Amino acid sequence: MAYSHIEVETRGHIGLIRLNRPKALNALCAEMMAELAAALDQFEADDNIGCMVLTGSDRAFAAGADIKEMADRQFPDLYAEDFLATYERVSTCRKPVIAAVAGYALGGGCELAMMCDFILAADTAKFGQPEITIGTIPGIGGTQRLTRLVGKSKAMEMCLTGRMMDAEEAERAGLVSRIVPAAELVDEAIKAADAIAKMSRPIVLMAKEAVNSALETTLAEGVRFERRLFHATFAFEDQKEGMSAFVDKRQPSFKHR
Ligand code: DAK
Repeated sequence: MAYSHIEVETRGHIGLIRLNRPKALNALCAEMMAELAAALDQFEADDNIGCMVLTGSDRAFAAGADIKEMADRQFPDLYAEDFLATYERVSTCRKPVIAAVAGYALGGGCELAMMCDFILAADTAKFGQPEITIGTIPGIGGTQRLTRLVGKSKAMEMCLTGRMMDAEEAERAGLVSRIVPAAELVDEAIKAADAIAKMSRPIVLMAKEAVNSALETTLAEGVRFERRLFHATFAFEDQKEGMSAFVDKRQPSFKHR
């Protein structure tokens, strides 16, 4: 499939998507987000793919929703079409998606990164929710996900002042899993994705679902849900293979069944 605003490639069992609107610092326009959703749909449906990586350019992961595209939009239309609802596609992926962020991840760009399962940051990364400076507020989960990830105080400061966080602060705050040199960002993300893609695919989905439930439920419910999924892993050949391989001191050969 030909795309105008993203580049899509397959590396082994990994689907790599690169946001590619350099003149607008990868601002998220409607067409780009429709393309992103289509690429994710394609990788989700492909049994060969075990993990996705979403990245941007050295200068920007994405500098926000496209301000020029939305500046003159009117409330009745935004409300009627539930504007931005389709931008959430990443958050509904069942397979893992890693955000590899270099440069600016602002507004919708920061929100897009937070929809991914974890964020690897280049040492050049800058995160922020500057919507307040242009007379609006985050609209794709920024106030919710940022607060859950970094706590109320930091999230509130960022959303109320528009202050950006650099990579080191983002790592200290728990927004990113780790920082890597910018030149190695995509390779490191691919390495992590490759490690995930080597695991049993259905068990990976279960692990992801269990971690995500921590943000949606009480501790008691979450632990109960985790235990049920843990029991369910024993219905898979891959659990037998994984444990046999450990006992036999060999590498497991997962069949994703
Ligand atoms: N949208 C459109 N174009 C953008 C853009 C954006 N978000 N960010 C940058 N660009 C464009 C610039 O206009 C410029 O284009 P030309 O003038 O060359 O044509 C080009 O990218 C390069 O940008 P700069 O010349 O500004 O580059 P600098 O290095 O000087 O500055 C910057 C980089 C990232 C600091 C700066 O570009 C910047 O401040 N960008 C805007 C960042 C921002 O405010 N992002 C948040 C966007 S709002 C909703 C609720 C909320 C939202 C939507 C809906 N509802 C409830 C419905 C809002 C969401 C957002 O994400």
